[in-house]
Amino acid sequence: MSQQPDPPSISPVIRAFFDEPTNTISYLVADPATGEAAIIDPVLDFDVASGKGGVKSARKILDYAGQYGWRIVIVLETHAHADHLSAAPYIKAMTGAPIGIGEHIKDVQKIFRPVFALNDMKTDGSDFDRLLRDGDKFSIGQLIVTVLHVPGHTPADVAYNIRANHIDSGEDSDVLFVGDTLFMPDYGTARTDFPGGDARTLYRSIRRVLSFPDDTRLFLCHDYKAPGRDDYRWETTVGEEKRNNIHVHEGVSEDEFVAMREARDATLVVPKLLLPSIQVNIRAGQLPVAEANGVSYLKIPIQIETDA
Ligand SMILES: N[C@@H](CCC(=O)N[C@@H](CS)C(=O)NCC(=O)O)C(=O)O
Ligand SMILES: [Fe+2]
Repeated sequence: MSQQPDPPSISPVIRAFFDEPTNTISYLVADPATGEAAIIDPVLDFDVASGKGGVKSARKILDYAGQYGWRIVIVLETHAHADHLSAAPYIKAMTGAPIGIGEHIKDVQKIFRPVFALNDMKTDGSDFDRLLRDGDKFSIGQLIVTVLHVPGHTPADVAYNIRANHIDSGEDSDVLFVGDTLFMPDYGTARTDFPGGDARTLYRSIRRVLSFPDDTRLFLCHDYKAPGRDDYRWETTVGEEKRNNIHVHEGVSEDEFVAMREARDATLVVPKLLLPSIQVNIRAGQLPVAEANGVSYLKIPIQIETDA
């Protein structure tokens, strides 16, 4: 009897890159069949105290892709991050890949335009190349990506779903890049106190994520190590979150979640890079236009209370 060749398996290759200064995980997702790949949530290195930054972290992802001959066909943001600057423009400049984000980025632009007096900024999302709607599908080689709108942390959060089709076993299992919705079960969920954030909305988005099959692999955008845990983790499953997530395990009601989330949010400090991140990320990671001296400057809105 002749030996059958291995049947094909349309399954993404996923490589995570952890940025310790911002606790962010960026991902490289490749289709081994065609060599096409996406980069999700790339981080620009940035030291706010000196205003100095760099592209070492982004370069590492590109170098890795280069080693395997993967071609970056799209850069994806899960949301306008409030804790790190995006390296998407650098990836785009180096590869030509368009930058995609959830279409509700327009709402985020409308919220922050007056906050930073960004009078030249358009609020139609046109700084980005692809505005993704809930249910949109696009491909990375033979991988089909489906967009899910999962607001709550911000109005524009999206998750990216890839169905891995193991033709050999006949089993399907999904992969979901969930952005800032769920964190590891022992850490919980994302904060909802940024402008446009909402705990009730986040609960509903999370329930939608948790309606995927239990074996769905979830890839997170951040890990902060939960108390008592000494290593960073960023991959879990729907089943594990449903059983063990300290904020939203099965049985936690919407009202219970909202009360817990709002109480916790009231204790959180402003992220170190909030002001620089927002100004840059809502414009697809572009720095402000340089002044006549060739230097680009970011703004700090000043509020001094005088009635103390
Ligand atoms: N200490 C961090 C805080 C970052 C932060 O606030 N992260 C957001 C995601 S952008 C979050 O949801 N944190 C959840 C939490 O800390 O409970 C920083 O300064 O960057
Ligand atoms: Fe975030």
